[in-house]
Amino acid sequence: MAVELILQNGAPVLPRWFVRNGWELQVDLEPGLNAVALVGLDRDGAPVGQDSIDVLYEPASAPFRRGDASSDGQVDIADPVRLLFHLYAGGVELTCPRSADSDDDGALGVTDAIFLLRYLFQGTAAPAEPFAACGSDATPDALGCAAFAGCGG
Ligand SMILES: [Ca+2]
Ligand SMILES: [Ca+2]
Repeated sequence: MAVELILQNGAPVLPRWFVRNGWELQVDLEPGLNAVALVGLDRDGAPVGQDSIDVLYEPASAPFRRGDASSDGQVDIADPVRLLFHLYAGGVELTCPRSADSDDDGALGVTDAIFLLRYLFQGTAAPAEPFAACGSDATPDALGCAAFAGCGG
Protein backbone atom coordinates (compact mmCIF):
# COMPACT_ATOMS: atom_id res chain seq x y z
CA MET A 1 0.00 0.00 0.00
CA ALA A 2 1.32 3.43 -0.89
CA VAL A 3 0.91 6.36 1.43
CA GLU A 4 -0.15 9.44 -0.44
CA LEU A 5 0.22 12.95 0.79
CA ILE A 6 -2.07 13.52 3.72
CA LEU A 7 -3.26 17.01 4.41
CA GLN A 8 -4.61 18.50 7.61
CA ASN A 9 -6.01 21.98 7.19
CA GLY A 10 -3.98 22.28 3.99
CA ALA A 11 -0.62 21.31 5.57
CA PRO A 12 1.06 17.97 4.84
CA VAL A 13 1.18 15.37 7.60
CA LEU A 14 4.04 12.92 7.26
CA PRO A 15 3.57 9.34 8.47
CA ARG A 16 6.25 7.62 10.53
CA TRP A 17 6.70 3.96 9.64
CA PHE A 18 7.27 1.67 12.60
CA VAL A 19 6.88 -1.74 10.93
CA ARG A 20 6.70 -2.86 7.30
CA ASN A 21 2.92 -2.43 7.07
CA GLY A 22 2.29 -0.03 9.94
CA TRP A 23 2.75 3.63 10.50
CA GLU A 24 1.57 6.33 12.76
CA LEU A 25 0.57 9.90 12.17
CA GLN A 26 0.74 12.74 14.57
CA VAL A 27 -1.98 15.29 13.91
CA ASP A 28 -3.38 18.20 15.85
CA LEU A 29 -6.90 17.39 16.96
CA GLU A 30 -9.63 19.91 17.53
CA PRO A 31 -11.46 19.72 20.85
CA GLY A 32 -14.40 17.34 20.58
CA LEU A 33 -14.98 14.46 18.22
CA ASN A 34 -12.55 14.20 15.30
CA ALA A 35 -13.29 11.91 12.37
CA VAL A 36 -10.12 10.42 10.88
CA ALA A 37 -10.52 8.74 7.49
CA LEU A 38 -7.88 6.48 5.92
CA VAL A 39 -7.84 5.55 2.25
CA GLY A 40 -5.41 2.90 1.05
CA LEU A 41 -4.08 3.27 -2.51
CA ASP A 42 -2.26 0.81 -4.73
CA ARG A 43 0.93 1.76 -6.56
CA ASP A 44 -1.15 3.29 -9.35
CA GLY A 45 -3.04 5.51 -6.94
CA ALA A 46 -6.29 3.59 -7.13
CA PRO A 47 -8.22 3.19 -3.86
CA VAL A 48 -8.01 -0.37 -2.52
CA GLY A 49 -9.51 0.03 0.93
CA GLN A 50 -10.64 2.52 3.47
CA ASP A 51 -11.58 2.82 7.09
CA SER A 52 -12.26 5.55 9.57
CA ILE A 53 -12.04 6.10 13.28
CA ASP A 54 -13.44 8.70 15.63
CA VAL A 55 -11.04 10.23 18.13
CA LEU A 56 -12.44 12.20 21.05
CA TYR A 57 -10.11 14.93 22.29
CA GLU A 58 -11.04 16.30 25.67
CA PRO A 59 -9.06 19.36 26.67
CA ALA A 60 -7.56 19.21 30.15
CA SER A 61 -9.98 20.54 32.70
CA ALA A 62 -9.53 22.21 36.04
CA PRO A 63 -11.97 21.22 38.80
CA PHE A 64 -15.08 23.35 38.47
CA ARG A 65 -18.65 23.80 39.67
CA ARG A 66 -21.38 23.61 37.01
CA GLY A 67 -23.50 26.71 36.68
CA ASP A 68 -20.88 29.05 38.15
CA ALA A 69 -20.03 30.80 34.88
CA SER A 70 -18.32 33.64 36.72
CA SER A 71 -16.00 31.23 38.58
CA ASP A 72 -16.52 33.08 41.87
CA GLY A 73 -17.60 30.08 43.94
CA GLN A 74 -21.30 30.99 44.02
CA VAL A 75 -24.17 30.13 41.72
CA ASP A 76 -26.47 33.11 41.48
CA ILE A 77 -28.09 35.53 39.03
CA ALA A 78 -24.68 36.85 37.98
CA ASP A 79 -23.90 33.54 36.29
CA PRO A 80 -26.62 33.42 33.60
CA VAL A 81 -26.06 37.16 33.08
CA ARG A 82 -22.35 36.58 32.50
CA LEU A 83 -23.06 33.76 30.07
CA LEU A 84 -25.53 35.90 28.12
CA PHE A 85 -23.00 38.73 27.91
CA HIS A 86 -20.39 36.22 26.73
CA LEU A 87 -22.72 34.84 24.07
CA TYR A 88 -24.36 38.00 22.80
CA ALA A 89 -22.54 41.15 23.94
CA GLY A 90 -18.95 40.14 23.20
CA GLY A 91 -15.85 41.01 25.14
CA VAL A 92 -16.72 38.82 28.12
CA GLU A 93 -14.50 35.75 28.24
CA LEU A 94 -15.14 32.68 30.36
CA THR A 95 -12.11 31.10 32.02
CA CYS A 96 -14.08 27.87 32.33
CA PRO A 97 -16.69 27.50 29.56
CA ARG A 98 -17.49 24.04 30.89
CA SER A 99 -18.86 25.58 34.10
CA ALA A 100 -21.38 27.64 32.10
CA ASP A 101 -22.85 24.52 30.48
CA SER A 102 -25.69 24.32 32.99
CA ASP A 103 -27.74 21.82 30.99
CA ASP A 104 -24.64 19.66 30.36
CA ASP A 105 -25.26 19.19 26.65
CA GLY A 106 -21.65 19.94 25.71
CA ALA A 107 -22.36 23.35 24.16
CA LEU A 108 -23.03 26.85 25.36
CA GLY A 109 -26.30 28.54 24.44
CA VAL A 110 -29.23 30.51 25.75
CA THR A 111 -30.66 27.24 27.02
CA ASP A 112 -27.93 27.18 29.68
CA ALA A 113 -28.97 30.58 30.99
CA ILE A 114 -32.63 29.54 30.97
CA PHE A 115 -31.79 26.26 32.71
CA LEU A 116 -30.00 28.10 35.50
CA LEU A 117 -32.64 30.84 35.83
CA ARG A 118 -35.35 28.19 36.17
CA TYR A 119 -33.31 26.42 38.84
CA LEU A 120 -32.67 29.65 40.75
CA PHE A 121 -36.17 31.11 40.59
CA GLN A 122 -38.56 28.26 39.87
CA GLY A 123 -36.90 25.44 41.81
CA THR A 124 -36.49 23.14 38.83
CA ALA A 125 -33.77 20.49 38.64
CA ALA A 126 -30.26 21.48 39.65
CA PRO A 127 -27.43 21.32 37.11
CA ALA A 128 -25.67 17.98 36.77
CA GLU A 129 -22.60 17.32 38.90
CA PRO A 130 -20.18 18.75 39.63
CA PHE A 131 -22.65 21.17 41.14
CA ALA A 132 -22.91 20.59 44.89
CA ALA A 133 -19.12 20.70 45.13
CA CYS A 134 -16.11 21.22 42.91
CA GLY A 135 -15.23 18.29 40.70
CA SER A 136 -14.71 17.06 37.17
CA ASP A 137 -17.13 16.50 34.32
CA ALA A 138 -18.49 12.95 34.17
CA THR A 139 -19.81 13.52 30.64
CA PRO A 140 -16.91 14.32 28.32
CA ASP A 141 -17.29 17.20 25.86
CA ALA A 142 -15.22 19.71 23.96
CA LEU A 143 -15.76 22.61 26.34
CA GLY A 144 -12.57 23.51 28.11
CA CYS A 145 -11.84 24.71 31.61
CA ALA A 146 -8.40 26.25 31.75
CA ALA A 147 -8.89 27.77 35.18
CA PHE A 148 -11.64 28.02 37.76
CA ALA A 149 -10.94 30.38 40.63
CA GLY A 150 -14.02 29.27 42.56
CA CYS A 151 -12.37 25.90 43.19
CA GLY A 152 -8.95 27.32 43.92
CA GLY A 153 -7.63 26.77 40.40
CA1 LIG B 1 -20.89 32.68 40.06
CA1 LIG C 1 -25.39 23.70 27.27
